[in-house]
Amino acid sequence: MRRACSLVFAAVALIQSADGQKLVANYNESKVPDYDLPDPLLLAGGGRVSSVAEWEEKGRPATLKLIENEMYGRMPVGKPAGFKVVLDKEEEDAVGGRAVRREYLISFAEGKGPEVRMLLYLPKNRTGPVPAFVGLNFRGNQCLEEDTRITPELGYVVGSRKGEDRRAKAESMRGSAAGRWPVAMIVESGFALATACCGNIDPDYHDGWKNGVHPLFTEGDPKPDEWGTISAWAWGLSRLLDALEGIKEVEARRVAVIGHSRLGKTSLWAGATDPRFQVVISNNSGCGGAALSKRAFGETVGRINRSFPHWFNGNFKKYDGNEKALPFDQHQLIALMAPRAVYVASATKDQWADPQGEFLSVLHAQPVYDLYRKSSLGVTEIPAPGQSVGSLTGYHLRDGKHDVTPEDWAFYLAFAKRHLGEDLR
Ligand code: GTR
Repeated sequence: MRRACSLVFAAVALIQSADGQKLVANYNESKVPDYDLPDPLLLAGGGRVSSVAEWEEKGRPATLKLIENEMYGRMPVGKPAGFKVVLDKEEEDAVGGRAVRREYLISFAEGKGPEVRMLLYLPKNRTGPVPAFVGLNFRGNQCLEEDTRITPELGYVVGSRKGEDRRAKAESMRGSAAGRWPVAMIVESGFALATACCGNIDPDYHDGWKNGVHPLFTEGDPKPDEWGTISAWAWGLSRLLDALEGIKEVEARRVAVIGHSRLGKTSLWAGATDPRFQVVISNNSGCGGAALSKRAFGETVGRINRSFPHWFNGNFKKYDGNEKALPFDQHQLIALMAPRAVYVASATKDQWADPQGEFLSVLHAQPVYDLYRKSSLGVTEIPAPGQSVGSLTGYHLRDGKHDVTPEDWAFYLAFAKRHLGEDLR
């Protein structure tokens, strides 16, 4: 733990909340409260899971239900009756001739919005169906590349301001997320990439869950156990996978779901709720994602619920300033991926997301992976920056700030090749 301690800022920062109250964020390892992590194999009615069958029949469903009920909220099940996918655009010469690029329009209810614009890249150099990465983006598909042929996102995006000229803003952001989405590197590694703007599924602000896909499936206000925005986004990722299942150039049984930050929380929840995702990747997801809540290090449950009351469900507010009362922690979310592959990454300067807590979640998911006798992390301490550890579960700490970079992607591509790319190695 010594190395981890040297990585944290030995400081306690005072942060002003929206209502003017001073909130203290702890960045000091020695001030992490004492906490007991629930045993992921303990059964609520007593007894402990001791076999894969018992985990799959009792342990896993109970854990999933608990986390759904107390945190992310219940989402509608499966592909809706009105689900429709229409090919809108195709270019044969994208990414300097390396990829075919398509745009599809996905809708969920006949004649009713919202509509999701999925951008898909297929490697030009392919002989059969290819494995794929799927992940949501913050500010529109046109942020991935400077290519003016990509349809600009004119609807709500993360960071939209009232009254702004959306078209001018969207155009000014062309290619701004190219570092986060190194498309050439992805297609050259043999993978397809599918993405869509998260705001197409649910805008990222609190309106009592009245917009986005919520009103299509929930009448009136959602109940305290029903879906917040992260659940809506995760549901949307499953719908992108439904769309990929209908695209013959993609092999939908070999798909990795990926996300950064709030969308990393989302990729984890999508992986937990939809076992079709064979690889699940969380980049700097922090509180409400991979980080253990009970450590209350950096961003806490109280802080996140105050700043983003729409991300989680009503029940999760019970734990504001009271992480001790949480009947689970995020290692149990990671354990829900077993025996599929899951990878978590942190950044040294992203203490708000608690790198140590993110590492510990993966470590403490191990008992469930052990049931499957699958080798796993192989270390018990956070690795040095720039080093990737693990096999079926994986982790790295990148030197630098809160972001996704080509360095992160190099690790993700190697991990995905190991688990999905039988023909790509
Ligand atoms: C921050 C939030 C984090 C993280 C991040 C992001 O403001 O506190 O939990 O999700 O936003 O998504 O960029």
